[in-house]
Amino acid sequence: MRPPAPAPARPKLKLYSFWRSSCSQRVRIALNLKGLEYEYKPVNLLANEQSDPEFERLNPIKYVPALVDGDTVIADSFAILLYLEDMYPQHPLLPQDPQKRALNIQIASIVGSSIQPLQNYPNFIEEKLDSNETIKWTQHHINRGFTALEQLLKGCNTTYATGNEIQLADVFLEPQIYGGVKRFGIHMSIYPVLARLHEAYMEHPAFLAASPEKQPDAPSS
Ligand SMILES: N[C@@H](CCC(=O)N[C@@H](CS)C(=O)NCC(=O)O)C(=O)O
Repeated sequence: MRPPAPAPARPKLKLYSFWRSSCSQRVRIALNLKGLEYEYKPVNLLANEQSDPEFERLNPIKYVPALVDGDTVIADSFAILLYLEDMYPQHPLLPQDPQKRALNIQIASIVGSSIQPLQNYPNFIEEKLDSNETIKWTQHHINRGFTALEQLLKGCNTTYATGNEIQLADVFLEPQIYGGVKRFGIHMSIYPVLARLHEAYMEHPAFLAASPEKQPDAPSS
């Protein structure tokens, strides 16, 4: 009897990403944690490439990231992360325990819905304000979110936010902390738990490889 034919190889994943995008960074971390190779497809937000018709077909709202997996196209980092979780269960990001699972989703949602969308101005508003006003707005929303996150994680004595394994909360936290510190001048000394987690992430290869400066489209200096 003939041995069964091997399953056809899946085409490599493609990630449409911008080096500095924290939403793209979340997905890069998860892909690295799950050991999934992917082709990096840069979308230069500074050149408005998210409005190119080719990209708009992938994500009609014209934001990065977008993921292509064979015939499947998924946009929005949260949706992509849940898809990866279902399709590639290695290194699970969502715990089974209902309380821990809810805490992971709450932290992800604070970052994804109550900080990140409020930290950037659309260009047409930015043009009307001076840079002092825009940075104050951004810092206000990041600090408000970080204060809540610090409170939620009060007493956390595990290596990562919700345990000694990296989970969904960590995947959302690190890009937000990284951007807060590097781009928006947030002082982490008032957030000791978040500051400690940031240090732990910065020692982990999956996080290091996903960091903005390591991406092929990052400026060279
Ligand atoms: N909810 C979306 C938000 C995506 C998003 O805001 N992406 C930003 C970069 S982090 C973007 O593409 N901005 C381009 C623009 O504002 O035109 C997600 O989590 O993927």
